[in-house]
Order: sequence, then structure tokens, then C-alpha cells
Amino acid sequence: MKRRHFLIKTGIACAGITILPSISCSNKKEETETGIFSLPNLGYDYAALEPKVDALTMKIHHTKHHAGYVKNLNKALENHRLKGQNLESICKSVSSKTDDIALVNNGGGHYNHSLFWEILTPNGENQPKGKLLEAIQNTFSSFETFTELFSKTGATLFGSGWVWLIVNKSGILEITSTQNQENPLMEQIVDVSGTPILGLDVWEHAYYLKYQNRRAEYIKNIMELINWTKVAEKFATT
Ligand code: MN3
Repeated sequence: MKRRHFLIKTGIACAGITILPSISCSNKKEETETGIFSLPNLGYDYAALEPKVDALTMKIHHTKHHAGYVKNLNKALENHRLKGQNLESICKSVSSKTDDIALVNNGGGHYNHSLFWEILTPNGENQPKGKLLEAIQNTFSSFETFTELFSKTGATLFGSGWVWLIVNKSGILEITSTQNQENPLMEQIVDVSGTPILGLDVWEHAYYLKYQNRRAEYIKNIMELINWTKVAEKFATT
């Protein structure tokens, strides 16, 4: 808790970074070679998730919030020991030390949002299929129970953060949440670490224009926009 309080007190803008191979990114080659990160394309229009997520929220979220994290990540890396590493490596390497705070906030912000855009689709699927569905049923007893637990975790998270479905160190699916722009790759920072395959942004900026204080309603609706095919691809590579 001391660390989280410190992050808040410093007032450093939170953002995230990620260079997952599967994340679509117009400058992926450049990022891999130079460590300079850029804002990925969404893969769909800002209005494509209407009416569940409104176009203005999507546009501000992408062009202001996410873009800010990318800009501040690149700035934070200028004279940092992790410069030149890819986004996943940066997330895995950051600690709670003062030197890393900007990378936690902005590296996390870039990673988290890149994943978020990727696992949403206008053609949301009701539920996963195949091995991912089997794994969810084995771990949570049913897809419905998983959805209930995942949604409740997001709805009850205090303040700003993310709810995740991860493959943990034992290779088991697990639901977890993180504060601010932290994520489960940050094993030196979070209590529960692993590889995220699904992440949901529950910061107010993700829903407040349309839903105001009704976070649970936002979660219920956005869970109908999940690209389970993409989540299953991520699960298959863990
Ligand atoms: Mn956000």
C-alpha cells in the first residue's frame, strides 16, 4: 500500500506499453528495433462499439489517454536502463523503485490499452470455444460463473485499475485485478502475476461519459464485446 500511495502522491500520469507480437501495431518493426513505442491502430472505428461504448469515449481514450502513455513512456525511457527492451520485458523488469515509477505507469498504460483494444470487437462473441472454454469450465466450473466473478472483481475494485484473466505461474487460469496502470506481468510489483489473456479497463475515463457512476452496467455491456477468438489465441501461446 505504501508504494501505491506514493504513486498517487507523485501525480505521475499513468499509461501503458506493450509490444506483444500479436498486438497490431503500425510501427511494430520500428518499436522492436529501437525501443521507441507508438500508438497502435484500433482495428475498428471509434463508433464501431456503439451503443455499448460510445464513439467519443473511444476517441478520447485512444487519442488522449493511450497516446499520452506512449509519449510519456518514450520520454521515461530516454536515459533508462530498460531502454531498447520490448514492452513485455519492460513490464516484467520494473520494480517499485523511484526510477521505475514512470515506466510502471506509462509502460503499463501502453501495454494494458494495447491489449484492451485487441480483445474488443464490434462482433462480440457470447463465449469462447474449444480449449479456452474447457479451461474456464475446469477452473471456474462454468463460463457463467467466470463471467460473474470477473465482472464482480471489476465492479468492486476500489479506484482506478484493471481486471484480468491471466494464466498464472502454475499454468492455471486466474482472475486478478491491479491498481492504476499496473499489470500482472509486473511480478516485482503485483501480488498475483502471470500472463494476461484478457484485460478490462475500469478507470472512470473508460465509461464515465456514457455510464457516469454505473461501472457494473459498463462491465456487463462490454463483456458482450469480447473477441474470444483473440483471447483464445493468446491462451494458446501461453
Ligand atoms: Mn484507460
